[in-house]
Amino acid sequence: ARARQRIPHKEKPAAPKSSRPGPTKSQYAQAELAGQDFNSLTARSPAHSPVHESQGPNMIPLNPLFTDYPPIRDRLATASSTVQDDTVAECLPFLAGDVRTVPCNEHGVPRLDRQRHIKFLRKNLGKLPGRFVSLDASRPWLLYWCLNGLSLLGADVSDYRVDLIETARSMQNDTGGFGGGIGHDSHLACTYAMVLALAIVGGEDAYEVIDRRALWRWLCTLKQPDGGFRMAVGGEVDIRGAYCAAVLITLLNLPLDLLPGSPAWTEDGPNLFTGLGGYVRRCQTFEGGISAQPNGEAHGAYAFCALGCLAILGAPHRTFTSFLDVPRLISWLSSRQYAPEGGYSGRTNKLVDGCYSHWVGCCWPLIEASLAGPSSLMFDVNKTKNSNIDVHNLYSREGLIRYILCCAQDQSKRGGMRDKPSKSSDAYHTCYVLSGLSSAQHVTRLLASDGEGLMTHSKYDVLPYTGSPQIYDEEDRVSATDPVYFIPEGKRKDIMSYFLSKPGF
Ligand code: FPP
Ligand code: K
Ligand code: ZN
Repeated sequence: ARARQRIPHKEKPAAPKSSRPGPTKSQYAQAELAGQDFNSLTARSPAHSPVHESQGPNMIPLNPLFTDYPPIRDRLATASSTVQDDTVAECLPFLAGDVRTVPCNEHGVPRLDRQRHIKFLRKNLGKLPGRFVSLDASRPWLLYWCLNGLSLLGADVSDYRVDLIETARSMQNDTGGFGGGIGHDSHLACTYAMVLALAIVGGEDAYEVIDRRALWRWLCTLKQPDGGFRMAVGGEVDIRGAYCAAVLITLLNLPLDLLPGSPAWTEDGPNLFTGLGGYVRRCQTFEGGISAQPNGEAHGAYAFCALGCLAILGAPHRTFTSFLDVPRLISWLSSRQYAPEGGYSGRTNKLVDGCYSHWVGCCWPLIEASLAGPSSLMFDVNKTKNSNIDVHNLYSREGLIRYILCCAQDQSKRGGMRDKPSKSSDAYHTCYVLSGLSSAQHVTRLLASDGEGLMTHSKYDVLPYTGSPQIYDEEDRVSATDPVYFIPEGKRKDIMSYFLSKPGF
């Protein structure tokens, strides 16, 4: 391991050096006013070739796709293009190694500051100051983000078990589900987060906190005639509900039976999963992405919910093709990755943000599994190919990892991960940036999926991706995670087998 020699830290990164390659933000603006062709500003002539101080004798030349201004530019100036330019200008110094408050490897990439991120998450699990009041209705989320982030970083979370059990108990309602705080009404998103948090700490005492019978009855009241789920009694119906309900039902082995009092009940005898695939289908938009509800705007967070839900309803190579226009979805997902930033945006004409490393990035392993179909144990995971498509390289792993390690990491002693360099780190971004990093560092392979119909339980293998270029140090590989439930794979198995061996309530 290389010694970590820290260059004295400055609270604000140094302003980008004027010698930096490519036009500056104001050069773009001046060219615009003068009616010049800015593509000429970005032409990569030898005179213009990027020379970074970080490119010493041991440096591999930096990939200009991720370290320089884009070679082609749309000349139409809008509010969106202006903030996009600002974002590129904000990220480039970090990507090109011009802001070097920490050392970089020979690929111009800083180390994952593992110990500081662990410390940051542990702090977020402690007593929080008053400014956190805005998270008062999201306490289960905070628990999940921190515990999942710690697991991804390989930290032990067993010391949180006892307190988590007490906290979970205090937020559960007799009418089923968990609220966002003590005395709050049950909410599907909070219930999802609390159940995942309990699964992460694991153990019978944690599992047994969950009142499964009441949870099942509550889910029956949320199930809608259109196949979807309300987020809460009297709340909105959206695709988050479809995913959260599917996770809870299968993780906790709840019955699929629908109680006669359910708004979705008819004499045809529908169950909790009836019409759910069709509901997801109706959320796919003309762009190919997925919206919260039918006829909404496609957003990465909802693509994630859609694919997660369908992957639970059946094996992805069957359910994705049954319910979605997969080529159009792939086209939309691909458009989420930007250059030079390397990270993803959540929707068309919006900005890169670290959290989409998860919401968009974690769609890819399931897309890969759906394209490759089930594979045999004999497969070389790093070479899995289906016809002439390399299903494991549908996006740039390098670009995403560069964004995460260069831009989304708080490189001060605060630690944690963030949306972009101008934003502060928080537990939400730390969890989801690390989850996206995990997806870029691993390959997911669909193993057996028993049976032909829906509701087949799929098995996956998540293995280290070792294709080149590997721009990060091997010690900076984070843990693999379950590609559907997003808790450590072993923890997912433990809770599922516990409740599978426990029929009834
Ligand atoms: C836009 O925010 C964000 C959304 C429309 C959806 C957010 C939903 C989630 C992150 C999680 C859903 C999943 C579950 C499992 C509950 P914005 O306008 O601030 O950001 P943008 O400019 O990047 O779109
Ligand atoms: K955002
Ligand atoms: Zn974000």
